[in-house]
Amino acid sequence: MDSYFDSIAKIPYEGPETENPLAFRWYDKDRVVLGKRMEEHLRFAVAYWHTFCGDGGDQFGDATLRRPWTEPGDPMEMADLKLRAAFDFMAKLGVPFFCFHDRDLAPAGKTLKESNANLAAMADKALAEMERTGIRLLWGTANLFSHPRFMAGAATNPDPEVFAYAAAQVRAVLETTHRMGGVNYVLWGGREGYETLLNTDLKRELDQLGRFMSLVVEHKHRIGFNGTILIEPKPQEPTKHQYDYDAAAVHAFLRAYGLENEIKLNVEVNHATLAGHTFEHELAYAAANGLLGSIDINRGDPQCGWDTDQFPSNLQDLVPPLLVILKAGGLGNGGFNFDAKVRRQSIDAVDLFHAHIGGMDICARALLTAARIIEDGTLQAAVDERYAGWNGPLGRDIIEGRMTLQQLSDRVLAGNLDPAPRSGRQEALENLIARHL
Ligand code: XLS
Ligand code: NI
Ligand code: NI
Repeated sequence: MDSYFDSIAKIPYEGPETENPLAFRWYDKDRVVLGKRMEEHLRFAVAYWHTFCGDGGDQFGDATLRRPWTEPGDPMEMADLKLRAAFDFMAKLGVPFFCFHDRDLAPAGKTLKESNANLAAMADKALAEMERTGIRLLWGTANLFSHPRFMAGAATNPDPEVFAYAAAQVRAVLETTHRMGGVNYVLWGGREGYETLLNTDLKRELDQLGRFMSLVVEHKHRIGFNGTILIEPKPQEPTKHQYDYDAAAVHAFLRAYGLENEIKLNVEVNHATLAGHTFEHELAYAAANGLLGSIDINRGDPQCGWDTDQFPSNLQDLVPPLLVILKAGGLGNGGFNFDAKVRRQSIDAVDLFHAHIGGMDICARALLTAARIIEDGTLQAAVDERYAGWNGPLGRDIIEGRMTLQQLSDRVLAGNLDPAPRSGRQEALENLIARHL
């Protein structure tokens, strides 16, 4: 067998009118949007874990997705088979990036030394495939949540030996990411939280997490890794409560430990919604605080209260986030990583293509729509007009700190200020967005 994806050809761009389900309708990578190529705006990445390791198993059911590399066999040979299929898939899809966890790329060994050797060997092979295809690494990350040793946390574990083990693992993956030319490094604290406060010293655990992040940052500088370290907020699941709950909680954490200029955020759609926010809220908060790093693009299900990690498919949901990203000047070194998995009944190889093609197309369409809204200018004009008073003398005196509470009071009383309520025009602006969809 050559590759699991042999029966599928390179995915072409054919435009909105095409009948071909294995073609892009909107994602036209070289099309220039607001002065930049689409590919550079979106910087799509395939998530190695879902796309090549996802088995369709859920809380109630066994694996449904059978791939040649999940058959019984030598783990390193299977990793090899998976790698070759992965790069064939990504090249046919035409994505510029991928992301991985150490344990997706290479199997764990009996000791960390063995695991590291497996990772190093697979990284060499991945580098050869990257060279061959031109596909780059958006970010690497360490899996600090699957193995039972991490059941009570990695950095936040009550046992410092687990902290040390996690540090050793991150060192290996950070160095591997660096060697592979990765442009970011992600830390998702899957078990950095608690199941019950009855057995938890919250303050101590936060201090441990702060220490851990400082060690990672220090090591990044020591080895000369220029990529960005990113924390991926998530409120809960698998823990009852995760310390990196949302963008604001991570911001407070970073400031408490003096890390706000060293670490940014990888914001995930389904994590934002689990936290009771919209995705655009999380992006806007991150952008406002200089923390916008990268995004995990997916969607949740409004009826299921968990991280269903579905592929994005709704234009209306994606336009506001794209507006925030474009207004922030883009994601810089970040990208759109499809942290999304096909449903457990989507068992065929071609389903992986349908999923990614749809996801890339809907993001491209949202980009085009948001660009049109920006070029039209009405939305921004409405916002500028709404805050215009803050550019006048009173607004500037207040915000630039030239007014005390007493002086403000004097001004209101002397001038008989009686500001009139003004419409927020929400429906008009919603109509404006709808017109552009
Ligand atoms: C899980 C997270 C995970 C991170 C990488 O919910 O989204 O997939 O992105 O560890
Ligand atoms: Ni994620
Ligand atoms: Ni997630």
